Amino acid sequence: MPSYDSNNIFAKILRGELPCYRVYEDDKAFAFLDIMPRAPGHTLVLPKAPARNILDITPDDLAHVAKVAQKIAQAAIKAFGADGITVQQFNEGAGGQVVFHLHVHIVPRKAGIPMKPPASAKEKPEVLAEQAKALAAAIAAG
Ligand code: DGP
Repeated sequence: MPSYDSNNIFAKILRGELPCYRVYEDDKAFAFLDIMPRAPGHTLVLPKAPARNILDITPDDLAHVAKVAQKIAQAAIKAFGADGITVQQFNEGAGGQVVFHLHVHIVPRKAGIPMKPPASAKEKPEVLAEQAKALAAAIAAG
């Protein structure tokens, strides 16, 4: 397997070199909105520690990302009035991965509405800003 490349776009977001619509942060994990959402509120959860994907992340970091993914899924139901949540996580190009810092997709779903294709359209900044605010508030409210 290739090794971790610290120039990937999510590493730059984690270092604060690129902007994002942050919804949650703790000492080991970070979550922000996907700018090309497959449904409104589509969020990405990352470990802060460098990890390419599920093949090299430490079990502890993976477990923490899973805990945060659950927290965000529960908050997304409230924030977006979702009927369900799709969780996705891709590993290596053959597995559908495009950005090589591990991330879990949390996609809020409404009954009967299909997800858009991956990375098909950029959402408007003002929409993302509003959604990030709503989701962050729901997470903080627990
Ligand atoms: P994948 O590696 O296949 O799990 O998908 C990467 C996802 O990252 C895809 O849904 C689009 C999203 N994405 C790509 N570039 C950026 C970016 O600069 N910022 C944010 N927030 N999301 C991005």
